[in-house]
Order: sequence, then structure tokens, then C-alpha cells
Amino acid sequence: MMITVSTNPYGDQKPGTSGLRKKVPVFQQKNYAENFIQSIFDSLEGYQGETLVIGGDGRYYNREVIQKAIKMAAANGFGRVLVGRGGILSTPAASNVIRKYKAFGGIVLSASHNPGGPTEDFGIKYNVGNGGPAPERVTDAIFARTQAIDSYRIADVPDVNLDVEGTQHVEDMAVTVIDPVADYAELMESLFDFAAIRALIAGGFRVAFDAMSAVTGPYAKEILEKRLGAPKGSVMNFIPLPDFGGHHPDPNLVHARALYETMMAPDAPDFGAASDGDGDRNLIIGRGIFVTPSDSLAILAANAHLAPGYAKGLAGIARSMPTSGAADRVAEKLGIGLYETPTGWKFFGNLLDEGLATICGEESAGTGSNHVREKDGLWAVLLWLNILAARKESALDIVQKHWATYGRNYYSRHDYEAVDTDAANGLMAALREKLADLPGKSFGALKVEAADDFSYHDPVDKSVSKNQGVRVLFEGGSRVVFRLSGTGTSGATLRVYIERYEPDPERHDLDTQAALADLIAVADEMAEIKTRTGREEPSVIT
Ligand code: VG1
Ligand code: CO
Repeated sequence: MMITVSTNPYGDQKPGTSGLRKKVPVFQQKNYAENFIQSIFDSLEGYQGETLVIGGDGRYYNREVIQKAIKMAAANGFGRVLVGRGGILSTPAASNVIRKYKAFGGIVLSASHNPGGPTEDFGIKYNVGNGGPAPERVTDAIFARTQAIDSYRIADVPDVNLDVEGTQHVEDMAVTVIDPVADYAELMESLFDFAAIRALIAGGFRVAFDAMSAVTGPYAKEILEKRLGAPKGSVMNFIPLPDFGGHHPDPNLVHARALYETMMAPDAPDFGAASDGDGDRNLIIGRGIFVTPSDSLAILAANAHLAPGYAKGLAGIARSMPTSGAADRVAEKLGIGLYETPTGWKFFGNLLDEGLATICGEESAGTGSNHVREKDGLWAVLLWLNILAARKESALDIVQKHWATYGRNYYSRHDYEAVDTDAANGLMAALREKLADLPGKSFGALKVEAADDFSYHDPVDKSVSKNQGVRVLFEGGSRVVFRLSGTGTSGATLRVYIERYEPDPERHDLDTQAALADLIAVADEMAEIKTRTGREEPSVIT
């Protein structure tokens, strides 16, 4: 039986960089998830009888919300739901399923790299028919609807069995439980030279992949161990746990420290990698070398033609504004377009759909291509492996040669997490006030060339997104960028992105923090970080 339930709006359901993210107890409030899901449906048109994809990263509360979403999809008139077995679909796999089965859209349940568990984070995100995150005009409409919603529709039926593949029905709507891995593995096999990677591994090349007890475990087991022949044990922490084993499923140098140490040891494997909660991020560490995500994007773009899926070359490269300019130099050399977008994957969708960009990336360990409309952690790992198999050189050699050819962009991000919200907003407001006076000003040897608050003009749909981060550019190409996170759930997180370009190969082996020390000091002086946040040090340095 379909029922209509009356409800009251919540004031705080504004989607951030990547969907709505809140603590689990917030989502457990009466009708909280239902309100948001109904607001999604109320903001869409033409979905009657169409297919909706539903899946998540397996974190705490995933199954409960999946049941609600299925029953609400039925009551709202969808014709079919495709859901991953066990409620599991990595974010890139969900994007692929939406595209492959021509679904109307999808609901992805994840708070990505944020921790999970009864008092940790949960999230809901809507993806449109191209497989990508809903653009701002859709998320704005969803938010507006959450402010006025007074009822939602749901089928009053028992739960669907999520653990058996095949089709069941909720009233008239078909619910098909699918293998979450099969379609994705097939897609990867169509893009990369699996035979060459298999031969590399059979020749003794050792891979270490840390799934961080999150969603990529089953995908990495199937692809790296089963299809590519990596020995059992190459994939670590491969069972997705609702609380990620109590860890932070964020593949960076702080939270994936164990992998980093393994890769720096004398008997290190040849290649190390990790992914995040929902499988869209990647950490790449070669033996003895951590590859910054910005460098990884540039190196993948420069070498992508070595993989069959990209043999024809790239149409263009897109990167988020805070991502380093390393990819720009590759685009210049290849004679292709370079697009600079605001933070968040939703801004790449139009560029990929229009064929303007083939590869995209963010400094936050996100890389992807036109094969789906999300960033894709395992995809990046497989492209690296394909390149390593084709070039028959170590990751360290490939990175160093890249720097020698293009110069090195020293790059680091300093995060100040869970800062007082008013203090963070005050800091950004004060910076914005100063912008007009900065050009021409000197800080020690650094002279400001330009400073602005980044605005993006989408070349495809002509939409404009303002206030996307304060950037201060210095003469000589160094840069500091400041913005507030749109994915955190406690207080505010200030992100400071620091970059210096170094053309001289004699100076490519400096310690990153040392190479950036003067810029780091200027960033603090300019934004009054210590005094305004009360923090002496960043919480996380990547
Ligand atoms: C962060 C990253 C951004 C990324 C977003 C979602 O956003 O900086 O690059 O797209 O997370 O990634 P913010 O607003 O906190 O800086 V995921 O893997 O969390 O969905
Ligand atoms: Co993620």
C-alpha cells in the first residue's frame, strides 16, 4: 500500500561539495532522510516508469536508508530500481551502472572519506542521467524543496531482500539486486591492457592495495587478485565494515600511514595504492615515492595514450582550481585544452559530456576520465599499472623524468579541521576585504601579482559559480589558495593550498614543506590563521 506521510521541513538540508552530509544521529531524526529523498524526487521531472540506481559505500545506516529509498521510489512512480547486492555500489560503479542501463538517475549513499559508525558521518547524493553528481541548479532546487516540504510518499511494505541477486517487486515496481562488481570490472577490462598488467605482475612486480575496510575491497580483490593475478594478500583491509574498522577512510599520508611506511621500507613492494570510503579517491605511492595527486593527474594525462582506452589521445584536461598547475604544462605540450573548475566533481560533467575534456582531477586524490562521471580510485590505480607495464620503468623513475621534462610543482594542502565556524567565516571575509589591495604588495621576496575570489563560467551551459576560493598569485608562478570545506560535518574546515613551480632539475629533490616554507608563512600572515583559528598547526598536511 502506498501511503502519504505528513512531515515538517528541516532547515539544514543544504547539499555541500558532494551531497548532503551529516552525523548519523542527525539522519536518524524523524523523517530526516525521507524529507531529503522526497525533495530530490520533487525536484525532478519525467521519471515516471524510469529506472533509478541505488547503492552506497556500506557504512553504518546504509541498509536502512536504502530500504527507505526503494520504498519511496516505488511510491513516487519509478518503474525499476537497480540496487547493488548488500546495498553496495562504489561511487564510480554507481555512475557506470546509471550510464550502462540508461537509468534516469541514482541515489548514492556515502559520506566518502569521512569516518562511519553510529556517531560518525552519513550522506545522500543524487546523480543525474549522465552518471554524474547533480549540477548546482538541481542541488539548489532540492535545497529549496527541503525548506517547504510537508509530506512524502512511501510504500508500506516489508523490506526488500538486498542479499540475493535477482528481481523482486515493491508494489508495481521491479527491484533488481545486481552484482556490484561485475559491470565495473568489465568496464575496466575494456579500457586497460589487462594482459600486459598480468604479465608485469607474473614477472614479480609487487602491488599493495589498501581498501581501508571500505567499499573498494570487493572490487580490488576481483580485479587485482583474480583477474590480474596479484598474489592473495596484495589487497589489504578488503572487507567493507560499517565503521571502516574505526579508521578514517581517507587515503592520505595521515590516515594511510601504514601503507606509506610499507612503501618507504627497503623491501617495499613496487607499487602501493589506497582508496577511500566510497571508492572514488586514490592514493599512489611508488617504492620510495609518494606521488602527489596533482602530479599523478599530470603524469596520467601525459602517459594515458599507453592504455588502449586512451590510445587516440586526450581531447583536453580539466582540474579543479586548487589543484596544481602541473597538468597545465602537459596540456600545453600536447596542444589540448585545459579547464579550471571549482572544487567538486559536478563541475566536470559538462566538459566530459561535450567531449572537451577526457581526463579530470583534483588535488584531493581524485582522478577520473570520460569512462564514467565520477572520480574513480581503482581506475587511477589501473591506469598507473598500465603505464608501468608499458614503460617498464619504476614509478620513481617515471615521476622524476616527468619533473625533468615539465618542471616540478611543489604542492601541499594544510587543513585546519573542526575550527569554530564564525572564526572561519571571519577569516575568509577578512581575506576577501583585502583582495583589492594585495596586488603589488610584497611579503619578503614574494610579490603579489594578482588576487581574486575564483568565479567559474561554465563554457557549456554558461552558468556562473561565484566565491569558489580566494587565490593569491605571486610573481614567478607561486600561489596560495584559501577555501572552506563543503564536506565536513563538525564546525568548519579551512583548507590552505600552497604551490611553487620549480623548473630547475637541480632543485627537484627538496623536502616539500621546506620548499614551501616561505609561502606557508605568508599564508598565515595574510589570513591571520593562527590568531583567528587559535591553531598553531594544521590538523592534516597532505
Ligand atoms: C572535498 C575535496 C574535493 C572533493 C570532495 C568530495 O571537498 O576537497 O576536491 O571533490 O571532497 O570528495 P571539500 O569541499 O571538503 O574541500 V569525496 O571522495 O569526499 O566525495
Ligand atoms: Co570519496
